[in-house]
Amino acid sequence: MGKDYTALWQEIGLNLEKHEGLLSVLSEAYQNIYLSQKDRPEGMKYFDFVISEVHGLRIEELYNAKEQGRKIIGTFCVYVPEELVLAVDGVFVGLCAGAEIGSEEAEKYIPRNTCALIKAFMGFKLSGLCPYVELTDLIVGETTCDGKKKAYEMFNEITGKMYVMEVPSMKTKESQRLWLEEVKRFKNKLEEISGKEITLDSLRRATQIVNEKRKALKRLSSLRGNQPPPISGLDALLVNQISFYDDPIRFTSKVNELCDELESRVKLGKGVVPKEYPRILIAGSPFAIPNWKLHAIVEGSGAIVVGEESCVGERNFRNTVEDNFSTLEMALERIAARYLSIDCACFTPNSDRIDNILEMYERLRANGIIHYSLQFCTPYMMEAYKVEKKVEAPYLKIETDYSMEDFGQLKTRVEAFIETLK
Ligand code: BJ8
Repeated sequence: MGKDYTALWQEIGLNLEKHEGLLSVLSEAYQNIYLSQKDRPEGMKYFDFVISEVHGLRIEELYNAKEQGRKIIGTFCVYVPEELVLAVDGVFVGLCAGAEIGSEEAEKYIPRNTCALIKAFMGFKLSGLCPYVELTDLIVGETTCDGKKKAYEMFNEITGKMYVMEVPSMKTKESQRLWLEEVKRFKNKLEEISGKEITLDSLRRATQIVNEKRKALKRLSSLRGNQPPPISGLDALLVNQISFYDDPIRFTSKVNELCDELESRVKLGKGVVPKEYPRILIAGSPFAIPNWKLHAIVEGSGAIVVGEESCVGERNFRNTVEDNFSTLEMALERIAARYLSIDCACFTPNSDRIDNILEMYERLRANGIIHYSLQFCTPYMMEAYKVEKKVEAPYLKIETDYSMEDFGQLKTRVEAFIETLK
């Protein structure tokens, strides 16, 4: 990072010493995993820049937005409607964390055998390492998995900023009604804290912005279906991770620029790896930033990741909101319907997910599926068995966390799997 942000970090209450340590570990990891890749698209330079400034310039932007009276809304799940946040001119940021930090601190509040994602967001906050959490005006949780539900109670004791949306567990008519009411309750909450009313026009504009972002991510995803793929799985994952932090309009334009470049590569038959490299679809738990472990292992073992059936991936942008609404009520119904169509393993039954995995497998011309569950993530660990039975494809099921302890063991398993695909 060029500019010195120490005063800003101090003002928002970060632990400067630990934070310095975090930034240097991150920058080394980024250098080794990302910048060492060969033949990256020019368009990735923007995303490299965003990462280098993820605790710098972006935090300054959020700080300035707050000074201007805009509200910063933090979230942990793709069920939280971004459109409503933008409709009150709020800033929407993802707060999930993907590094093993502050586990000891977190374990004072939650059990040891909790999934790494939950431990990490608790750990980052308790260690004074997350500028995003510090800047939020409201942190929105949801009743998805049991771990999150209960952790949010503790997180509210720590931050005093939690608001929880009740996500149903089924998709019946009754659940649809409940969810629509929850979307409306969230709208009211946002209006209350921002002092701004959501109108048909503000919601229409917000829906357009979010739809355009999702379309750009979808465009990137479909380009990965080319043989050979014009972009690495690591780079595509990074773009998806950044989609939860960056300004949505700027982000969309940069993703589209990247896609223009990738289309030219495709026309020239230029790929990032040789044509014969096995193509892997990863399915399962989310990859919060900076969790790059599995992608680094796969792509360091002579294969390429062509898609993520994950919330940091396809589940976040598969569907857009139907925007031909003419009343506010209709708009809220469309938004509720779009979000309830997401196929998280927290739902029962969740058969759409199998169909979606199969569709991605075909479209992206994958040769094998790696099902990835974070340890103690019961919903995805359970569904891993079901997916294995239903998909007729080479399949590897793994459970891991954010630590590097199992790196060697995972690499051996992944290499053996890739060998079978050659
Ligand atoms: S829609 S996947 S973002 S809930 S990894 S905390 S499920 S034990 S993050 Fe998720 Fe929303 Fe679903 Fe997506 Fe629990 Fe599993 Fe941990 Fe998880």
